[in-house]
Amino acid sequence: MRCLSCGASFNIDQKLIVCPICGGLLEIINEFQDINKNSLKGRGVWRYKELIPGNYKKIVSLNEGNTPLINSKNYENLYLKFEGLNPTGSFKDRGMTVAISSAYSLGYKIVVAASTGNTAASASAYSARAGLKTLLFLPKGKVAKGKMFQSILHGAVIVEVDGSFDNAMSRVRKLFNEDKDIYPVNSFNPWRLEGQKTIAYEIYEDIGSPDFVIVPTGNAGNIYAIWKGFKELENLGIIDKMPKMIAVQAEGASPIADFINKNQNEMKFVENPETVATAIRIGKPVNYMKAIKAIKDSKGTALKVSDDEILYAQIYLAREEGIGVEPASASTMAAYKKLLDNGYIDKKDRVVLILTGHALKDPNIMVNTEIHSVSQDNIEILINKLKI
Ligand code: AN7
Repeated sequence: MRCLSCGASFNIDQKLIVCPICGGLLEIINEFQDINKNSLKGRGVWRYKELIPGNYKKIVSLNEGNTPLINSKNYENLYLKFEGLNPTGSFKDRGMTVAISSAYSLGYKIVVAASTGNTAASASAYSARAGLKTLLFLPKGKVAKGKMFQSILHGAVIVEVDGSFDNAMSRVRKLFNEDKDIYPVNSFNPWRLEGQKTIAYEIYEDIGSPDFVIVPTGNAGNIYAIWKGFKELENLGIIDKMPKMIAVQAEGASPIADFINKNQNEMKFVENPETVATAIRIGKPVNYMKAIKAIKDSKGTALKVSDDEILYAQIYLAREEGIGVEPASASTMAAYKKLLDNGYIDKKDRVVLILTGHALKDPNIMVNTEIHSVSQDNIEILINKLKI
């Protein structure tokens, strides 16, 4: 394990979450020499258990992963990785199965997370399954209804924090420093990303290595995890070309896109992030150093899209492709269109969009603002219109 801040290295240790010297982000460096193809059994995250380090007394699983890679109807070389079909409706389940299995195996009884909603829902379900307790710090009034419901349903203890997700995250960091009996399952915990990297393995098994992978980016753990998955395949000699990793952020919460595009020396965090894509309403991405590494190493890029572009893309995916995703996930479709328009991506390039969360997670905006029903008196007129 190696610290991205101070460069210190440590023998792999499942108990390590941050650098014991400086508190920086740790990378788990796997030096796989070979993979025994016969070890690839079953489906989902644990199909790849030979590539997931750690000792597990019990695997706490809800059959996460094994999500479909759906070919777009309208764009021949576009593929949609529908992570909304995970057990709690988002990609977080891939990381949570590893993090909660680890927490259980290390003897923890309580896990903690800050969340814009999906990590909370996932942590609550997996720790319920493991018989652990869940403590959540959530930004007050800013978590989408579906996600809030899931966390309550699965029995988490919820603390609502004033301000943004970033304030909630600092509460977790503080608790983590002060109380060693509570296990953090946010993505600064590198073990979680060992589960999320299996997105790359599944894409590879379906279509090989694509030209581009577009990832909605908030805390920036997932883009690094997917890059890491492909990097490990490259190191194993299984692929010979890395996909370019593209981070997409919402205009009101885009520190990484600005850092990349404005050639800043230091990242400027966003104090009051704002966007309809509540999942990625994050101003201080804890994993930004990992995201920059993934983007630079793969020669990718980052961009931002507006809330209007996000909502338009959400409707496109729903009404043309038949795939219902939450706004954060739709940002990838908005990014694809933008990058086709400006020529960064060609129609011939093979591109994968990571559709991170299910539409049912975040219904507020559309239910509240779309004109979605007609009065009973107008039914005949409406039916005549449909028949044209
Ligand atoms: C649907 O749940 O941060 O860049 O607390 O829910 O790895 O943070 C959610 C993030 C993209 C961004 N899409 O992933 C949380 C949380 C959806 C998400 C992201 C999130 P990262």
